[in-house]
Amino acid sequence: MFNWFHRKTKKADSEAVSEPTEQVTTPETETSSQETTQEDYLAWAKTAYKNIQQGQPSTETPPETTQEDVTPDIEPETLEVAEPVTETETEQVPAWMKKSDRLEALKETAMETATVEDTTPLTFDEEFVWSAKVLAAQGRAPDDVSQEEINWLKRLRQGLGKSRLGLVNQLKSIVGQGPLNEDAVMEIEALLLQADTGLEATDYIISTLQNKLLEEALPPEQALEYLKSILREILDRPLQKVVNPGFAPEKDVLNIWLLTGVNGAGKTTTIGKLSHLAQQSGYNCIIAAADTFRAAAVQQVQVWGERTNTPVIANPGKNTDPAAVVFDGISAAQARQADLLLVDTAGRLQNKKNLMAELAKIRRIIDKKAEKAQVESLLVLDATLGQNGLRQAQVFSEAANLSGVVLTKLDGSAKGGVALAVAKQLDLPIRFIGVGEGIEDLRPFSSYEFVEALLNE
Ligand SMILES: Nc1nc2c(ncn2[C@@H]2O[C@H](COP(=O)(O)OP(=O)(O)O)[C@@H](O)[C@H]2O)c(=O)[nH]1
Ligand SMILES: [Mg+2]
Repeated sequence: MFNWFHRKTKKADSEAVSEPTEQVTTPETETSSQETTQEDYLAWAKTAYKNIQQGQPSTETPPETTQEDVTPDIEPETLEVAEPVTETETEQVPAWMKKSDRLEALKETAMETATVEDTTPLTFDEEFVWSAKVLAAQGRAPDDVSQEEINWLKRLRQGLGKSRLGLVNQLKSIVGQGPLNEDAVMEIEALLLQADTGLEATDYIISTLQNKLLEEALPPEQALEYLKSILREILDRPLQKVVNPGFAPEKDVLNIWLLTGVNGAGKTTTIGKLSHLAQQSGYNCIIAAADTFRAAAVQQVQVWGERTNTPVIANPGKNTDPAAVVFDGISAAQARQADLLLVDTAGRLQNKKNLMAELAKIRRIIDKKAEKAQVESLLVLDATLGQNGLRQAQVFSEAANLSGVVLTKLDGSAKGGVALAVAKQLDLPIRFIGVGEGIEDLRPFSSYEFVEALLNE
């Protein structure tokens, strides 16, 4: 079971790529230079691949360096494939849930969709090597890499494909020309703005880059590395003022995460994915369906609950008070000693006053009924809305005391730069990112991995 909330990643050095680990040190690198070469990464990737394939950690296997080994002639039988949820579902559904006929009916549909489980086969391809490189650069050892991480990095990179294509090559050619002249500045500015990076972040990036290039002329590769470090710095800065930089549920206390955001942003989907992530990482999770405004919304949450084996607390009555559902959710969480209560909220944005009143009421209930709980408010933001999404975000940040942002729908959007705008304009850390509709398509945010996925060819 892979724990996504406690990944062993050390922050990669802002400018230099970290050195290869012992297992992959080949005689050539020992004698030649400190620099990590492409071959080192390839050897690292091969070792990681073999280790994952064998399904057990091993440092004994010497990395092969012959090209033949790269060919993806792998037997799929040896792969570790995630077990389908449906097999055990019947026993694990709590008794109170079985009583409802409607839920039984919903389960039927949920079963059909439950095959969305991550069963991506393991293949040694270009994407595997890229993913391995990203992990290696973060100081990871090849015997300590999971297939899940590789799969996620692949999805992240694919998801950011559209944003990346517009940026990289052009940036590289511009950035590599030494001190930026006015034309170059304007070109980079346009590229960043096209990716919805926003004026503030774009200005900051350009002036920082310009200062550096005035100091010293950097070759294209290094200039690009420097640019990446600027982006990481922007993304990480909001974390300086927060107590929970890793954003994992705290142990031995009830964690309550409120998911807010406009309709269609991806709140319910995110709740489903988060419950899966939490269960997988060993947290006992419950969902409160407090978007009581639309009946369909509650059903949608219930389907996700079935899919991820997470109890859903809902009140199917008409005009149910969301705060009352949260109250019931807390009771259930306390009775079951759950670690995490995920609260789906309504996304009506007809006026800020109503929104504030509703969220404030939920907070009051929480404070009263679960005063020791660790409460976090996450704003779910649709990346495809770009700068327009930021304006909505402003309203929510005034209505709710936000702990961070979940950026959804980065896949298929060319507006990946909006992540930088979120950090710079809203001063909020990005906590999770969604790159698809599938159950595995959401993970904790890593600025290093995001920037690599955004700016690597
Ligand atoms: N492509 C893509 N679609 C997403 C993502 N997250 C959510 N969606 C889709 O966005 C739509 C609205 O999501 P939903 O969770 O119902 O939004 P809510 O109204 O905020 O609860 C659904 O069709 C989701 O499948 C994502 O990361 N990528
Ligand atoms: Mg919803």
